[in-house]
Amino acid sequence: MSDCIFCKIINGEIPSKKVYETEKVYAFHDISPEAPVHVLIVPKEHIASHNELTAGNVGIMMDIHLAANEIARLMGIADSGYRLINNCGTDVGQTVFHLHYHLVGGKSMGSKIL
Ligand code: D5M
Repeated sequence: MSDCIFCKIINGEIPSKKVYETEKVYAFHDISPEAPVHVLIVPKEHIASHNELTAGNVGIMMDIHLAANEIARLMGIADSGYRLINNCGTDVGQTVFHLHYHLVGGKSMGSKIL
């Protein structure tokens, strides 16, 4: 999608600090990290949000979750723990409308969700 910031990151028009990449997934450091480890995992295919997942494209979730496991290992937080967060929609703060998962960790965060 031509005006999508994450599409531009994926195709190299906007620089990013790449952490991990496969044929279907790209992952990079969040520009405003909220934890010692804060990586964004995005599908290369433009999917606007979790709401746009369908039977036809939901296979990408397997790639995203396997990428998350690999990135957690690469970042050294697979054993200490991490959260995978998806914001879907404006009420929960989605600001970039290209599906992405925040992988956050590297510090103790407790068990509260909100
Ligand atoms: O999360 C969108 C996230 O995207 C937010 O944490 C900032 C991050 N962001 C925005 N622009 C960039 C660039 N250029 N590089 C890296 N990270 C970026 P949301 O869940 O939509 O609020």
